Amino acid sequence: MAIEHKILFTGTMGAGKTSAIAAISEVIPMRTEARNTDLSVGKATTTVGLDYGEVTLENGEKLRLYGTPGQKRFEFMWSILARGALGLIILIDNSRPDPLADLDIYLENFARLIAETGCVVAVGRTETHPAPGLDAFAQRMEARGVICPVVPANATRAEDVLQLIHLLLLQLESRTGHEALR
Ligand SMILES: Nc1nc2c(ncn2[C@@H]2O[C@H](COP(=O)(O)OP(=O)(O)O)[C@@H](O)[C@H]2O)c(=O)[nH]1
Ligand SMILES: [Mg+2]
Repeated sequence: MAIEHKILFTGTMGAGKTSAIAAISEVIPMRTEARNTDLSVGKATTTVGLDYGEVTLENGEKLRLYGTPGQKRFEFMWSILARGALGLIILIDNSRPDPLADLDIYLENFARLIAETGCVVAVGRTETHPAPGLDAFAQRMEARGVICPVVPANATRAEDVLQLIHLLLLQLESRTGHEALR
């Protein structure tokens, strides 16, 4: 049987979780969208439950991709989704008022998963919103004793999303001496 792994995408509403999974999934992504009742966000629909997709790596390993619900009232689901995951990709929307505070929320809520596996921080919309810079995110993590790659990425572009997965897997390899991927 082919080895299967689970990777989790998280981030605020509009950060690109649905886009990232849709960009690379080989199966039609499953989404649970509903009418957005949060008037502070200019989106007609939003993910209330979760996103799901699948992608097969060159070595034949299958990745199950899960997107967490973005809204705070669904935080209770995060720990359920995190169970057994191979790692976390945190999508940051740099056009939001305080992207570093957004990062803190995910570092805090997924602290255990990050400590046990790995994470990658992907900063989106840097073309239009260059600040805070990547260094600021790295410093914020360092302050918490977390070391993860921070890269600019557009969640709507498949090559960017695959690069994020690649960075996550590389990190796991170096941490575990390839164990996680065997
Ligand atoms: N420029 C840019 N647009 C993005 C990026 N990620 C998502 N978007 C756009 O932002 C909107 C919301 O993305 P979505 O994937 O629904 O966010 P989600 O709420 O995290 O699932 C969509 O119109 C995307 O095309 C990004 O990294 N850069
Ligand atoms: Mg979504």
